[in-house]
Amino acid sequence: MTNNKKLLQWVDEMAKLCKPDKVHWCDGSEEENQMLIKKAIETGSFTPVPKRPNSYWVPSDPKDVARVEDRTYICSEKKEDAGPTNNWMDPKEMKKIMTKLYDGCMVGRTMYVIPYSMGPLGSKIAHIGIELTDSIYVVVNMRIMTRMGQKVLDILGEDGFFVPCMHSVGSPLLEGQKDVPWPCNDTKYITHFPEERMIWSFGSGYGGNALLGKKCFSLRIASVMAHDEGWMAEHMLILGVTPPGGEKKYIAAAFPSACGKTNLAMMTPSLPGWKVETVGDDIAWMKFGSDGRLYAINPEYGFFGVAPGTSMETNANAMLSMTENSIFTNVAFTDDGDVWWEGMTKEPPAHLTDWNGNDWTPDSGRKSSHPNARFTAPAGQCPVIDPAWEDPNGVPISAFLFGGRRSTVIPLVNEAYDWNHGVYLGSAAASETTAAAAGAVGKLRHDPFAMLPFCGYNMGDYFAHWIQIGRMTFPEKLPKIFYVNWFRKDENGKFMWPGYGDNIRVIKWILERIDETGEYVDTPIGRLPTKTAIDTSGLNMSPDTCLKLCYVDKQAWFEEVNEMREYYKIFGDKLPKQLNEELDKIEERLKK
Ligand code: TSX
Ligand code: MN
Repeated sequence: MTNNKKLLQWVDEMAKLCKPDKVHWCDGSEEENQMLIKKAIETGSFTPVPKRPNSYWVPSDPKDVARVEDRTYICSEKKEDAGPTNNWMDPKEMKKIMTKLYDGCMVGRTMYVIPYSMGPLGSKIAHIGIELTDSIYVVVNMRIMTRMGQKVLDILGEDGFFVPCMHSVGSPLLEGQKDVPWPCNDTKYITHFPEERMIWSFGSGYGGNALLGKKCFSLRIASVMAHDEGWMAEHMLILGVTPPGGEKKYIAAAFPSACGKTNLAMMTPSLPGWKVETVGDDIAWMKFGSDGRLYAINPEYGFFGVAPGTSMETNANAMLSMTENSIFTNVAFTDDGDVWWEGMTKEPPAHLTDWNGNDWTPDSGRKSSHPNARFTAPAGQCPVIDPAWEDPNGVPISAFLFGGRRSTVIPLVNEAYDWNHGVYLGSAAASETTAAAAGAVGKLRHDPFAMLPFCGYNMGDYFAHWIQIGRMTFPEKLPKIFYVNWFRKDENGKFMWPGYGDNIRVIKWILERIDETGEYVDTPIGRLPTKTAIDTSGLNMSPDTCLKLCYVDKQAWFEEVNEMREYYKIFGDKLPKQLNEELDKIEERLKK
């Protein structure tokens, strides 16, 4: 129920175009949720997971398993505003193409109207979106990932602002035609209209392509809003750290994929007495408070995490978050009515139904789960969810971490000398490719601020926005910036740092640096811990390894600087001059 004229008009217009049999306004109630789940079980889309109350196993179409970056477009009025790292199409042209695709695309189906809030209801940092979709999978997932339903319409009111998010799997059901478990279309478009703050998605039912509140709104459209309005929408986890008997501080961190962001967000610290609590595992929206500090909210309400590799050893709190009320997409199903994926237990079950519905045994020579298989779980079920995770004012951020997966050159931790140096570090985020992604393994891939696939405008303007944020408050109010690398290897190809819960030892030094107590040494590339500054008690790590973890190889760093100069060229004159100046400064310090 709403009397928002703009919303009513838009829903009407889209229904006329897509021609669904019915329009259903989602109220977000438990009864509605169960009604939808029942329907999804009847079509064979959902299968209950008996070992986990109110949880469902959902295998997708094997051709619809991941975000489709080559089909993702930023349709700004000017091509220059999409920048060199995004696909662009003229908005009028794109609307023409998509209007044709949308015409009659929901025949034989129901169009669901999903009112949702990204962020705590009514928070000054939160925003409202309305997603129209013909997918029950999308509705049920959106109910976990966002605050959804009538309560959002109540806040929206008669003339509140919302981001229109149009979605269809593009698979109309003709008279008498039987539905398939995972309808989708070979033609896929994930499109964004930044000036209009609007999203149109077609052809895919999968995660980031279809749950439009996440990557499409909270990162691509929100990054444009944040740029225009002076705030930040970042691909960052948020965690709270409390030292034994000490004061709690919040950290936000951005890493490219396959670096273990969700694991860090929910980490079990190995140092006695230390506590880590989770605010979010993927996205941070931040605004300046009246005290001049940056305050962050997690705009999401759940976790949509990669399942393979997640276990009680690597991330117990994620495992405990998904014991009930969860959705499992493209994982395997066990004979005793549970889910399973590679890395969940040391010993695989003797027999499984794989993500394609086929029989699987350990010697069948293929994976039982898709490498990008996902769990959707309510954030409130995380055992270490932060008490302030729903605080409408957000939590004050004391440090930003950037990182990547680098086997050489990059030290365990490096503190920026100042804000602009930190912005340089963010822009230099890069990761070596792993077997999880397509393409060659071990190749360096730049992913500045972990935002490469998610920035809704010109990445050069985005760098400038970061520089600008640094001028919006007193320097001492700004978060300190660090670059971390858990993945440096020794000459035998072995990881030198134990990672996981032991990362608290690095975070301990970071908190000490915030208090200006941690011991450091100034190097050409930044401020590094002295050889005894990282607490390695109980690790039996040799002092030699400690030194190697933070070793600055000057020759390799000259090459690193050249690599960055080359990379920066793609941004042309949009690159803020401050970033090349940071490269000059590093080079000068290396020459001394
Ligand atoms: O998530 C990871 N983190 C962050 C944890 C809080 N992973 C997994 C990456 C893929 C998602 C890691 N992998 C981390 C890490 O800190 N470090 C490593 C590398 C590593 C792997 C295995 C060991 C050590 C390091 N094992 C032993 O040393 C026995
Ligand atoms: Mn992400």
